[in-house]
Amino acid sequence: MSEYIPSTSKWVADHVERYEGSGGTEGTTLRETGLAVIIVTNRGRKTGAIRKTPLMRVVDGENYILIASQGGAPKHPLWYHNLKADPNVEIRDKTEVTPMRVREVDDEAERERLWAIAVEAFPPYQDYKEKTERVIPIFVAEPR
Ligand code: F42
Repeated sequence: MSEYIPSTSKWVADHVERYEGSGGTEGTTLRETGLAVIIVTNRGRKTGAIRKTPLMRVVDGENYILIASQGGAPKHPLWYHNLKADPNVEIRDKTEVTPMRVREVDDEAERERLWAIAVEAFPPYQDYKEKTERVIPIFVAEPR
């Protein structure tokens, strides 16, 4: 069984600790925004370690939409590469943990549809898009 290695970003590691440590009853929103957050457990592409990545909760039916925004930074977050290497993840949505499989969305029309849902759920995504040349990846996570 591989070990869990926390994010090198302390606020993120602390968020995961609070969310997971409470069994999904605390830390389920993004600070005072009140906007819902999920935790995506993924496999480290290089270390094989367990990684836990909080993301905004964006749903499309029974699927989740994962936005690799990284605040509009010029480079993809590292978890993007983990998901490309191993699409099998677990998603914790509060107290529920569900095995899911992710796929990156390449179709332009599907991207547009899902992007609109994501911005509706978390408006800052639009600001991030406008501040970078990078095309922000969109994943759909479907129940396995
Ligand atoms: N990030 C988003 O992109 N979108 C969101 O909607 C979002 C919401 C959110 C809500 C709450 C919260 O607390 C954080 C939120 N974040 C969101 C931030 C997100 O959780 C990640 O922290 C952020 O996207 C950066 O992800 P990262 O995977 O780049 O993490 C870095 C900081 C990290 O942990 N780096 C590790 C390190 O040691 O440098 C390595 C991480 C890793 O996965 N390494 C792989 C391995 O093998 O273990 C190798 C990866 C490779 O290929 O190099």
